Amino acid sequence: MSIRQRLGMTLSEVEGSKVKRSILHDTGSRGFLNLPNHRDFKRSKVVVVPFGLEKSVTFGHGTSKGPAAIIAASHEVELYDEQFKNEPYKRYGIATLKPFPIPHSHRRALELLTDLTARLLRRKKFPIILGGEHSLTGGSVAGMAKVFGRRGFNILHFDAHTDLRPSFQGNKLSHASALHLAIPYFHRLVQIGIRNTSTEEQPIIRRLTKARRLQIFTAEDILRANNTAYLTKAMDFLRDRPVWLTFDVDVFDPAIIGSSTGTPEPGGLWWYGVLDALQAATKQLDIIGAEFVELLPKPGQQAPDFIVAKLIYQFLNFRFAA
Ligand SMILES: [Mn+2]
Repeated sequence: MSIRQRLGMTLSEVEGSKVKRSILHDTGSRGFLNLPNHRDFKRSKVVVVPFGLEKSVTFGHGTSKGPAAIIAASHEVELYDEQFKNEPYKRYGIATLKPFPIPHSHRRALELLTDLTARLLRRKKFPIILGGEHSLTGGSVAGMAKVFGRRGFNILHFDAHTDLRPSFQGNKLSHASALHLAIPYFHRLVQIGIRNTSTEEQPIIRRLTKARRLQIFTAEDILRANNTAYLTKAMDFLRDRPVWLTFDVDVFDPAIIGSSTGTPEPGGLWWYGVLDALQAATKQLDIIGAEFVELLPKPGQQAPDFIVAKLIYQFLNFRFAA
């Protein structure tokens, strides 16, 4: 059976009424937030897709275990939201796809994610893709382009790194090329929290900036200015199209994310700064899907896993419950 057929089976299992069991994970394990309706694909607006891609990792290893760690940690997240004074998930519903095999070939793995993302978007679902390494963006945004057309959408990107290298260590599908892979597809790109870029990316950054397709807000600028004024500028830039969110957890300061990411960088963003940005984005933009990548769970260090799980729930509540 081909991967596509197998994926189709996963989706139809989730959607079908005949299959009552083995929809998610193995028997006895549970989906994101451990919700009572985690198998209810039809009535859920949000569909969580575990996609632990790990092909081009260069420094820390283990991001293939990211989705399982996020889902496990999410079971500890309180469903009551302090800001909204209720359990917001009840208003939108979250289903979690059971893990499916990711093709060995990097390119085919990205094609699979393209297909899956496009299918979910066409069904008016809101995909939450759990990485996995950042090169999966090459797959997800191609899925966006299938639905909204090339240059038919914008990208909001949180990251310590610009990730615009044409290739890295000879690999065009590298995690360091995640956003380079997206250039043919997006109309505009905003990068927030940047503090590491390379010489070879500078001509690309200049070209995209000149074409009014790119704006970068560095972590240093954001933190030294100590205000959220940059958000108005960022959101204005992205307002003209539907938006895909790509969130690399290394945007957080290592005091928050520790070594639970492949390439930690000093001088990162803090919890409330990121929440402010996500709240502004969900208020002002038409965000239609998201991915959270580069969590590299470490045994005995639960805080980063929990922080990412809570971040995703907060983001969804901003997006759907506000
Ligand atoms: Mn990064």
